[in-house]
Amino acid sequence: MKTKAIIFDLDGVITDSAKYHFEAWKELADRLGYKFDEDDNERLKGVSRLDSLNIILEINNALDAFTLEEKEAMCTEKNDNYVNLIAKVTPEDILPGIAKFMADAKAAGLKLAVASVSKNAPALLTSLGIIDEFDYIADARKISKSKPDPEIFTVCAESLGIAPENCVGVEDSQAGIEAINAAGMKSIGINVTVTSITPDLPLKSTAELDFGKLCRAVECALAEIDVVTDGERVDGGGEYVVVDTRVICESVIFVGPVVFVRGAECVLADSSGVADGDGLKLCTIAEGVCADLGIIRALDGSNSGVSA
Ligand code: B16
Ligand code: MG
Repeated sequence: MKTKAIIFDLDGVITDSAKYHFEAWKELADRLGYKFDEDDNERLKGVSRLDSLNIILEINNALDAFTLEEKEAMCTEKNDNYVNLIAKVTPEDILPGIAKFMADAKAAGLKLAVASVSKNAPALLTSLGIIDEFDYIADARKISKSKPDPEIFTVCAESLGIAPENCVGVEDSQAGIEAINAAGMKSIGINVTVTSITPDLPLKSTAELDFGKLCRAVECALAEIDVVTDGERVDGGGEYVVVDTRVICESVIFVGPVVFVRGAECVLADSSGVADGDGLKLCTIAEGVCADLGIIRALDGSNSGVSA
């Protein structure tokens, strides 16, 4: 199963506008005398404007204190604050690693989409100078359910004409990771504060995005896996090489911390490193993939040696 599309969240992934959303809400909350801090703000990431306001009101036990009209006026005030803050955004504000990651993916023939529930997304992408780089940009006005609902990611996949299992989503929020996974896609998390689901590939920052590693990781993770039963020898007794997989673990989704390799076969073990014990999984991974990952080592002369 190949990755055919990358679907990006915008705020906090392509650019650091998440901090401007926080500042804009903070300005409103301060004026109203309401509590609102960075921890509270985590709950707002990926959430629509009105839903965000309702979370702030709920935190301050004021959910029922305003009419819808008053809430809409507050949302307008927050948005005015936000629009002022993003007015100075330029291409310099694209987060590290994003431009190369996008260029590499495009060069490999992948489609790119944006799944942002922000109604300011088109303006922001224009200021960043990359609006024409995407094959599809979801229209936030037509999305009825905020993340963690998968709607926006599903709409992106459908509009690109690519099956969800061939899509990888990139998000900075817990709600976004839940949305990606609920859509049936693999998720890359950028510095996500995990409160429920862990991203399939958690990264600390966009600077760690590496398109080559990602493709190989997804191919690897999706390779057919058979569970080897308790005590069964995996190959009739050949020598195995234990590879230090710290690097691999950072890039491979669903792979345990120890990998045993023999020729084109890759045996994934649990952290105990017991090659023939409980929970051992055996899968065949294309030789090229193993070589790309730098984990093939010649054991029986059938492969030229490439060692991690
Ligand atoms: P707007 P994303 C989301 O964008 C933000 O994370 C969230 O904080 C914001 O409330 C929402 O967009 C709506 O934005 O008020 O500009 O329409 O993370 O989905 O790119
Ligand atoms: Mg975001």
